[in-house]
Amino acid sequence: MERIYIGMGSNLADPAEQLRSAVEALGQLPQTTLVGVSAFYQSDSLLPGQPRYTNAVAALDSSLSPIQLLDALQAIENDQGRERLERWGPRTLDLDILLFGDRLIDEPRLKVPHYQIQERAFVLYPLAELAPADLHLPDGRTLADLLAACPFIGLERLPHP
Ligand code: ROI
Repeated sequence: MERIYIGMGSNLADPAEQLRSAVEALGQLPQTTLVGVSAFYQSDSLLPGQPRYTNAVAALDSSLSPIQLLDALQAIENDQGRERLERWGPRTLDLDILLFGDRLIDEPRLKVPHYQIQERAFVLYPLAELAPADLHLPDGRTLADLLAACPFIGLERLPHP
């Protein structure tokens, strides 16, 4: 079993409902236990001209391999109507493997840790609700280090449903 953190995002077709459905699907993955889910946060898109995003983070314990998990996450995205029209385009659901135990993965389909964790407040603050502050990335940086360098700007923490 390894502890895995999943970043979730949506900016189409009732984003909060998309995230709730995704959480339910994550809870049904084989060889996997859903350990926790952060609050939901709204923020403007990093790219102009898209609707606002709702983001959250989920923690899993799983004995799936990274690629098995990636396949399962992409199946959930597809089930929820994800269309890959353009890179960085608006989407009904995005599920990213942020951290997978303390593994460093550099494969064509999968890079872990997710390469923009450190600069994205909408990833770091929900992650901090679930992970200990002394959580280490494989390069030794702690979550506390990353948070200290990433101000809580433009994020709106939504009340729990
Ligand atoms: N912006 C926000 N706020 N949240 C996201 O999940 C997100 N995802 C993206 C881009 C378009 C870069 N912007 C985002 O892929």
